Amino acid sequence: VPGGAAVPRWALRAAFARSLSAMYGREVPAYTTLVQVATEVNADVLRSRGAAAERLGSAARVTAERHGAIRVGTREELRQVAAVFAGFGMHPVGFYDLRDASASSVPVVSTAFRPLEVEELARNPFRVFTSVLVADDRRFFDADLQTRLEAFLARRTLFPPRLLELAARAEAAGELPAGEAAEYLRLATAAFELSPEPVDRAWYAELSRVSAVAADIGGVASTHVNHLTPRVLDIDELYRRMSERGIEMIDEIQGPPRWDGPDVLLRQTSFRALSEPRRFREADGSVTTGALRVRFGEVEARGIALTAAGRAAHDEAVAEVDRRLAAEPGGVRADVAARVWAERLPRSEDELDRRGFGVFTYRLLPGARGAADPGASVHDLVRAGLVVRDPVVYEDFLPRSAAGIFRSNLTDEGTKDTALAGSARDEAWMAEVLQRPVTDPVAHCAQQRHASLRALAAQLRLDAT
Ligand code: OOG
Ligand code: NI
Repeated sequence: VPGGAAVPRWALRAAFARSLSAMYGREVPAYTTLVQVATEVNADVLRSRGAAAERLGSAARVTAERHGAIRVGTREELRQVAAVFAGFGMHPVGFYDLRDASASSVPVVSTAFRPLEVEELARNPFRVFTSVLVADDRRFFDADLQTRLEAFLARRTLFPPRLLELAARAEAAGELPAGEAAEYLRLATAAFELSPEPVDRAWYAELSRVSAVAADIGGVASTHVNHLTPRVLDIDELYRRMSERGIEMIDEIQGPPRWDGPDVLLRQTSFRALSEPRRFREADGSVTTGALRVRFGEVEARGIALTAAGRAAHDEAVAEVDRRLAAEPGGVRADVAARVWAERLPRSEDELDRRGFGVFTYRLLPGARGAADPGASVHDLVRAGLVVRDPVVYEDFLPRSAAGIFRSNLTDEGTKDTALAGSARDEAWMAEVLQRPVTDPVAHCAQQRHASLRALAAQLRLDAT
């Protein structure tokens, strides 16, 4: 066949994740160490816990699973990156405003591009947390700096026309012929490589005074992968092993604490940003070699998704941890959090489900239909062993952890005039810029749960509530 067999969207996505991973491993060797340690931990957990270790994802999925993080400067760049990801079957989910998540000063808002459907996630769940600079936010940039920043950004091209053309074709057809697939992968990977172009020292320094993230985005003429994150089945063990190897980790694991109840949402940690050699253009036009400390390695453990009620209970627990730590300075967050969790959150999957906090799907066991009492609740049927309850994995991010990861890897806090008002950004803004709907992650999970209940009810003529 001329051009070879067509490559379907999911295979393009899996290849894209592998290609970015190979590129990032060459650029940031410590990432390779992190993947190695994560792989070892996962193998140990799979050996010691057996099938239970695969409850939140098959060994194959978890081994291949990555998320990337990238940062762009303008609405146009954001719209284009969305088109690049759409060709890989990755769609915008969620809106995160990191300008005011827990007192951080990061002048960006974000979404995550990822597959939506269960089958697509199972084939390859690659996702990219994507942030866009808010150059008109007066708390960070005065009018003069905004003008110069926007002019700088307007002069650069992150995504060549041929890449956008191939992405549009992949999105429309749901596949690409082998030759075009290879070209799409090559151009998409290249768009996220670190550029060897010299960085204008004075311009980068000026932006750094406002925010290191602003300099990383608007101080250079291209974008790059900021980190690539493998998934691990025991993040506490990974943290211990990385520290043992002498790799400097950030102070804590972000997100829910380690405790003896069910794992929910997302726990993340990272090693500190590494000093990488970069070329600089000096005021006199000469080019020198220096270093920048921007890119880091992150790792994550995923838990069960929460309903709106579950998320509210989680957020209240986090607020309670903050209050107790404020009242007892010197307290260790992980210990305080484990106590608060034990007091307030469901200790088992069954309780998580019965309180309506966790997201689950349900399926009737073969041959169970005749035995089921049509008046029974789904919880009764689960307890009677007639219906199997499967947890839905949390596929998204946590704004507070995201801001924490950004901030803990910055050398200084930058400057922010909190007396001024920020510019308005929300999910509707994001959808309008992208010219694509932005999926709400909580509603999306709720739909999944309802669909399984409807199917069950149709089988049993139960009331789908
Ligand atoms: C993104 C930080 C957020 C996460 O995992 O929460 C993130 C960035 O550093 O650009 O990736
Ligand atoms: Ni991340």
